[in-house]
Amino acid sequence: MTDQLHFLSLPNAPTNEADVLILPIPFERTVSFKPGTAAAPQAILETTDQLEFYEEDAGWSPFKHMTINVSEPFADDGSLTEAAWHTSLTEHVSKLPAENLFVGLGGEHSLTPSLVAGRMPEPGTVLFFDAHADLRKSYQGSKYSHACPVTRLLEQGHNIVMAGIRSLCESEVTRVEQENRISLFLDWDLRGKGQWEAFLQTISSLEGPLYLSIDMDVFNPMAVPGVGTPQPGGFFWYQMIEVLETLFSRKKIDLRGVDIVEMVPEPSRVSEMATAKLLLKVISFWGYANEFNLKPQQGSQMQVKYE
Ligand SMILES: [Mn+2]
Repeated sequence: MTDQLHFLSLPNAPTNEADVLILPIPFERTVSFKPGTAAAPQAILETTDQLEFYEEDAGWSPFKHMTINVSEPFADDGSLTEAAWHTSLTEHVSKLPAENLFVGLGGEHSLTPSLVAGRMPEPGTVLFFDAHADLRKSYQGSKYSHACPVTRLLEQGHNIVMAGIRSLCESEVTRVEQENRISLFLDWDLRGKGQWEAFLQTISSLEGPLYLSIDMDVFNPMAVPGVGTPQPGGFFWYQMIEVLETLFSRKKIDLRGVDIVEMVPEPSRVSEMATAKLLLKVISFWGYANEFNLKPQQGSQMQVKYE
């Protein structure tokens, strides 16, 4: 048994009643460069203690109106094969309530297809932020490698919109060119204002079931130094906020789930803080889009003393 984790030190609502459901997934088997992402879920959640309840951009306190549950981590004790572990993760998340906001906190990026399979069984769109294309068919002997999730998502029948990409091999480029279900926004191209506007236009025209996957290495390493496979270039904070603002400005997006993956805790704790705050922003934007701000103040924050 692991000690119960919390978000913003709020009490955990029952799983079946919570508006927001966070699943820590300390999974790390195929990391190829800088290890440590298995420690990320706990480090991120502990860092949320340092965040304010008040959301300064949107001007509300999300948890006055919303309840949250951080569930028991979905751990990996090494007893299952890779394939069996991924299958059990899919089974686990497919049984969770469907109408709330689900956030999987990784852990390595290989867990994304298993979450998507459980949350979005029909064909939809995966909005995929990453420095790397993650489009290899297999890597270092494993088709479940963190270098391969986009291949698995295509096999599940989804469209992929990927952005921030600045590291890919030639065969991945060929696959993008041959696959009309992938919209690729290279980080290099997004530097142009016209290209950035075109990207935001794509975000605001997304329709149908949607899943959001954020690999923290999409950020510039100056903003988030703690990732498994850092790359120069990348997003800064307000670019990501602008993307989220655009995504959630259309009230009724059919968001099936979110994951935030590949962060590696580091001594400055800047990366933990950026990830914790990103998680709060996603929750706030989703809550506001779903008009929780108009609902009675019966959220998790009402059960605690604060300030
Ligand atoms: Mn990735």
